[in-house]
Amino acid sequence: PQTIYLKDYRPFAYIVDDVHLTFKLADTATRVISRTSFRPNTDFPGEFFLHGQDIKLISAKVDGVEVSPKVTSEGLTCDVPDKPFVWEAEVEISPSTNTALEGLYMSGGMYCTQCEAEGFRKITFYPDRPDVMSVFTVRVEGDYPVLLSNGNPVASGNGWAEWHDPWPKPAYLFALVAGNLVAHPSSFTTMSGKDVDLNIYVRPGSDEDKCAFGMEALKRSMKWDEDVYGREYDLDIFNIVAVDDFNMGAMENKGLNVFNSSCVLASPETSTDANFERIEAIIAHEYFHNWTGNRITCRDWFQLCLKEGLTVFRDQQYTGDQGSHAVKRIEDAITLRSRQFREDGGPLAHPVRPESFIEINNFYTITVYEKGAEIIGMLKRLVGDTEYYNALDLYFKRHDGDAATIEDWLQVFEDSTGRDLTQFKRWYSQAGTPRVTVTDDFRDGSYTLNFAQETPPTPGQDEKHAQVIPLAVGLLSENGDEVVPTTVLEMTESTQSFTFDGLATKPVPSILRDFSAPVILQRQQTSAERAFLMAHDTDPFNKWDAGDALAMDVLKQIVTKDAAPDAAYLDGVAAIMRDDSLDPAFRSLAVSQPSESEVAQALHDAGTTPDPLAIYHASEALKLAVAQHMQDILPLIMAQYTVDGPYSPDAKSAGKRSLARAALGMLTRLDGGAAAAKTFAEADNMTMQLAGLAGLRMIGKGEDQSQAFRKQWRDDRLVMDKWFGLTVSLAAPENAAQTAIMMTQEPDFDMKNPNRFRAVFGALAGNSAGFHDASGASYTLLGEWLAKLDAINPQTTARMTAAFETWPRYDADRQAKMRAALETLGATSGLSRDTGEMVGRMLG
Ligand code: HT7
Ligand code: ZN
Repeated sequence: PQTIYLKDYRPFAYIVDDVHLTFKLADTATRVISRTSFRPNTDFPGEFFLHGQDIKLISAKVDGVEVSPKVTSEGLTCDVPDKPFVWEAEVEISPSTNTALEGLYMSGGMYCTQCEAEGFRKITFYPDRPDVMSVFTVRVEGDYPVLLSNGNPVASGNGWAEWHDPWPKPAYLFALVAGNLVAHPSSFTTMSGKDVDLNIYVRPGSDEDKCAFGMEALKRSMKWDEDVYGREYDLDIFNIVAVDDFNMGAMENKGLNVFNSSCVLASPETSTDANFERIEAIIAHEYFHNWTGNRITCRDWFQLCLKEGLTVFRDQQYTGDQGSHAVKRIEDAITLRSRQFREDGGPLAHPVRPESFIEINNFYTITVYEKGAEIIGMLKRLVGDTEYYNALDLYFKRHDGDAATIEDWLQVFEDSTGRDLTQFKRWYSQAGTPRVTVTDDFRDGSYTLNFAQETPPTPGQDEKHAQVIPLAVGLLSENGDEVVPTTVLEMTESTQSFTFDGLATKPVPSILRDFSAPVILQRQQTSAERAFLMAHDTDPFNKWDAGDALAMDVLKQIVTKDAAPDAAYLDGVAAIMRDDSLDPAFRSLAVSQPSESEVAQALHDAGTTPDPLAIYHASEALKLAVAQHMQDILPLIMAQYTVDGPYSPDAKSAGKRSLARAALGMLTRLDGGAAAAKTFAEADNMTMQLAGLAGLRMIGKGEDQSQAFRKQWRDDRLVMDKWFGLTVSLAAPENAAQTAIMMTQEPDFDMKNPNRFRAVFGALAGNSAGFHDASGASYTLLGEWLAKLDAINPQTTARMTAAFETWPRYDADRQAKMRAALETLGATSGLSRDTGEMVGRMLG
């Protein structure tokens, strides 16, 4: 397969002014008729090449004259005049046999599309690249009550509808949906007084009553983008469609967002607090793309972080505004540290802006998205809020309608703030997580912090250079008063010191407040110092982080020395648990522990080979010790934070339930499951019902409740995904593979449905001790199922191979078994380019 390089970028040799598409829908033989106006791009002359894949060319014309283009498996070339001309083509495609879920496909009887990144080429011959932007007019013909495409509706009749999108767009934002659907309608009046029709479309049956939350979330997002970024919606209509078979979460097609049903449909009985929070964030994310992604798009796929990093940053800001910024920051840091740092430290590490790829779908990663968002956050912290929003105004003004680059983005900040961002740009090109080591020194009232930064080598990048690291620091006195408020130190050198003068006594530093940079902070600290910050830090992130670091120390001690849990940690968490003045959501995060995978990573970083089973037992032992240490208050907390009255998913109520669930989890380790069984039996919402069931399964009980749950929810596919996932993720380590096998034998296991496949095998990969069971059974099982799935859905297969990315961490036996599973997968005949690239990168 061919590797594509950023350095080889060249604009397309033709400019597209408009495109007219007619779809004559039929399950196995849909006809797509296109009429496209091209003119030569005189600055960049070249051949006339149109992408096209898995499509049958029926006929083609240039300026009305039949032509015979040269067609290959990648597209076609054709002789065309050296002046503006009209290209016409008729092609045939088969949506009902399209199991890859890219291009036009069918899901539950409806037609839908997924074109990002390169799916449009499976619909018709076209320059399928983001820098080719054009005005689309679409006619859909089919015997369905709902026929949708991008933009505004123009006309419709029995069995047909026409849509026109006035905003030039790249093909990846094209969408079409047709089916027997019902709308949940509403409307929004924009800041300039324009009325916009809003709809969420679902299949008739049980989903109509799951749209209300998504609709309100959409309106909140629209208002927020006006209030905070001054961005107004720009069409007469905004449609969302829920689809069951979908490779990712959702897609921001212009005016016609398509969502994985799990990311838009919600009801108190069927969705957890976490589902509601995620749905709110994804609806916001896709809506925010209308400006950061659609109005300003990417020049090429190497610039993916331009839209994704910025849009994730915007959705994080939004979520913080809906609830608590501190809690959101902690949640984002947990995600980044547990998943992005893992990617950055393993064989799949790549820069936020990669320089080459074989299959772009493999680069929709946590690095591009979340580390990309961290870069925006650092930029904002360095320039300050006012300068940030000024720069964003300039970005929207200067680049509206453009297919832009990271260079364009940084130029806007340079022009608007006068800063030189040359060194800062390394965040986009240098892979790996910087380690920042810190020592301190106090003399004659002056306190000095000495920092050193170092980034370990990553694949293809042996040498690393110093990055700009904003270090938010505060200083506390020994009785916990803040003597120096949060100050942002700008580290630019490999080693650098910063001095604070005029201090009476040696302060206690609070470093990397609010997780001001995506780095690993390495600092020798006693448990007493960590416990002090846990009790007194005024920065909520660092208060949480001190406890997290202490828990990590304790877990490492248990694993490596079989030590008893440190009393400083137990007292610290108990104090937080008891402190009613703190936000319940914060308290529940503060009493949770680092994941087993994070402990494995930390041991590996410290030069110890992690034993997943020992980590599992250590984690269980610490959870039990914590529960025992605060057993007196657990029933009280459960009672105090059980939310009465009708369920509401708002952040405050969810925070209370989160604390009650944390207490329930602990109590379950002490009472044999009595409280969990009661919670399960009495729950009137999915959050608590699932908490009760999870508690029971965690202690090896709850078989009856599990069967009752399954019976109750057998007709609800999204709840059944939870059941599949929970069953595998809470299976005992030695039974995990067998449990996953049993799940695949369930009548409603359907490997063609990515949600169901992920529910089972994502849960297996997430059951750390079970996945890494010494027998290697889980490795083999996952490898075998990925080989089967690859023939059906390469994109989802390739993403899931990342379960093996941690192989270099483990002992020789596990390494050999993981590599063997990867090698077998890699040797599968007819393996996709997607999976082939991932396996190749992991095996090195
Ligand atoms: N921009 C989208 C990314 C995407 C995608 C979505 C659904 C299916 C396949 C996909 N490939 C890429 C989603 C987003 O980031 O908002
Ligand atoms: Zn996105």
